[in-house]
Amino acid sequence: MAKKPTKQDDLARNVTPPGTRLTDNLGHAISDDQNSLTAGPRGPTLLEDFLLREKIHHFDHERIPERVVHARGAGAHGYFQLDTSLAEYTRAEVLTEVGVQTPVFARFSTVAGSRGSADTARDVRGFAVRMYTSQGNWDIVGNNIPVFFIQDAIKFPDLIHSVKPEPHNEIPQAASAHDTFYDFISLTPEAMHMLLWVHSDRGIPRSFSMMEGFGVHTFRLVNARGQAHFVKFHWKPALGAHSLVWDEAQKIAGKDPDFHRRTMWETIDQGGTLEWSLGVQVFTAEQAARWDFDVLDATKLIPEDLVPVRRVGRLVLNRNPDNYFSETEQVAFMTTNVVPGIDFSDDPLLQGRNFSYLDTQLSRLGSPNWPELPINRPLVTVSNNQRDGHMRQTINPGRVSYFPNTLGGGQPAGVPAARGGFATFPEPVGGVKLRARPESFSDHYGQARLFWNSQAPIEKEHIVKSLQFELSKVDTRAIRMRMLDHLEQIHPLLASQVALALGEKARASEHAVPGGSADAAAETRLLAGAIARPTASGKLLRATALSLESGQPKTPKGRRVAILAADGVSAEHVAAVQRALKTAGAGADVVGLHLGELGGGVSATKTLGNTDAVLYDAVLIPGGARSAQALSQQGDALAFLAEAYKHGKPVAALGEGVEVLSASEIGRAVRDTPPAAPAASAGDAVQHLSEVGSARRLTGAGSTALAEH
Ligand code: HDE
Repeated sequence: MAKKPTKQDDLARNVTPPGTRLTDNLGHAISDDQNSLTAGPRGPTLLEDFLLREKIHHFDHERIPERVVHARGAGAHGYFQLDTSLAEYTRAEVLTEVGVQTPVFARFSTVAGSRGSADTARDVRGFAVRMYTSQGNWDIVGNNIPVFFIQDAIKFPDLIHSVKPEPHNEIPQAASAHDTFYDFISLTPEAMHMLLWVHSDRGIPRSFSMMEGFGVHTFRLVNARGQAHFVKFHWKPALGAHSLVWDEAQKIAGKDPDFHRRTMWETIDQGGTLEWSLGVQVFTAEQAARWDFDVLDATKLIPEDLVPVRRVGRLVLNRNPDNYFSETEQVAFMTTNVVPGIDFSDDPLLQGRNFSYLDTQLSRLGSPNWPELPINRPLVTVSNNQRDGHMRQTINPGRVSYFPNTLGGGQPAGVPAARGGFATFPEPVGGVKLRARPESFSDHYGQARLFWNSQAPIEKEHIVKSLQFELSKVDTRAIRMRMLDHLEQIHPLLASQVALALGEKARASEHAVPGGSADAAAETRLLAGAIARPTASGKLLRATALSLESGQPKTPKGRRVAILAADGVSAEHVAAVQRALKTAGAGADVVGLHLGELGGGVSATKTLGNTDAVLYDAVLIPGGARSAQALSQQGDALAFLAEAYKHGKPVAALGEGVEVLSASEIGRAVRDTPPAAPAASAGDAVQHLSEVGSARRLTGAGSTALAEH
């Protein structure tokens, strides 16, 4: 069988390795591009200096407009491999040819921030996957949250104008905590469901590889017999979905604004991969008609309890781009990139997106010939009568650029659906023209309540604190009050908790538990009572898979551990810990008081001055009397530990390392609990890492991870 073309081979056609001979852009050998051509050494620069002009001209035009949304992102190459054929539902080869590896380029992004903003802002994450299939490009341009803020694309410019920095002073960057956003949101009840997701731990993922991905809209699968089913697409991360805590996310934004892209880059650079399963929820129009929400409404999800997610294939990212601009920046995802066997639904948000993604490429990439860019061109041959335009790359021979023709042998001719051509699913439609929202889109609180009810207590606490944070930054009291009214509709307990920080009384404030999260008894009362109206939720009060606390794989894999060390550290401990971490798939940095040799062959790769506890998932202190003593007397080392502890991270010690813990705030915090004891082995200490959950506490109260024994 002929080898399938890979995208890597295709991109290689455009990769130019650096030459040894300096030339201008048209290949003329150049003797000097460091000195302008001047009249005398101190004289004026001559207009004749074509080299100066070429170099500056190119530089002057190096920037293109950033994406109007999702400007900040990072991408990687890989493949998708199908395990289970969906031939019963679709004729798309990518979903029916089991075992075939389809080349992929994926890009992850934040939405609101500009290109230079920080990775860990609280925001939705874009999760865009392009598959270079044997039938052309298929893009799933999704997010890490399964629902959207609005139901109709016509509201998108308003939504984005409200969340972007305010137009008079361009403040705040990459943040929704400001008046214009909540002014709009508080007048847009349909946004409440998504708002809760963004304020949950999903809004601050730990890494790209620890996020779920969702196609969001209902799409259609059409099989070889022309029969259609509805489908929702999911990406389930092999490492499970996990998050940061808010205080940590804010600090990382300063300590390492590239935190997420760096983690992905380094994982792949060191030979690792990022992996997800492709999941599908396939259902019929008849099933959909029975639910109390509309599957065409993108503010609603289909609970997995109603339609389980079937895992059918694997996405693996394993190659970093060669050039950020040419690949990650120039990639042009489009919801309209579908292949025969995959089709759209009438979701009005999706219909609007189908216009926007084509349209936006013209202002970003500047020419209708952007599909010829290496990262955008498909692996199949492009053949049509479209011609010319700015920056045309293809040379089309011959004199025929029209159809029908006889001079070109009647080519290229349409391909009937039966022979693999794309044909839109012939759904019967009708009705009067109008601008109106269907009645079936009208419940805006049912699924928000379902989401709230499905969260674990610690997750509820995080949602409350996040809303407290953002709403307390809204200056206009009337907007804050409108928001409390909406939260009240979702759940009185939520409203009353948020109200506490705003100095307000929500209507149900008698349920408030000062400083705490959901009180269990009040919670049960409220759930059982009339307040918990399960509308638009498939009649469910709680749904599985909405909480990150249950059912997510927990593993040390993909985590990063700081090994705190100073001169004289036990080389044996460090080696054992590094071995154990490597076996577990976790990364480690030896963080010293200085870089380089610490004795016994141990080398520090980071220092207390150039890194920070927020950049690690756990801290381990090996033995070695001299090292332990030096660290115990170092304010920075003790602060490092206190910070990790505050963020609820596992902290473990071996041998004399425990003295450092005792000297730190952790020692004081746990003085009355069982005394600190060193971990029995490096393996034990590493085992502790799997305790890293997604919903860590801010206060340290949940972190009992002093030392394993
Ligand atoms: Fe987008 N969105 N969007 N969006 N979106 C863009 O296209 C738009 C929506 C998403 O890594 C833009 O090429 C409209 C939902 C991702 O390059 C633009 C509406 C979802 C990315 C655009 C939506 C997304 C974009 C800007 C409402 C999740 C980044 C640059 C109808 C299902 C892709 C570009 C990448 C980017 C429009 C809503 C995901 C302007 C009009 C819902 C992941 O075309």
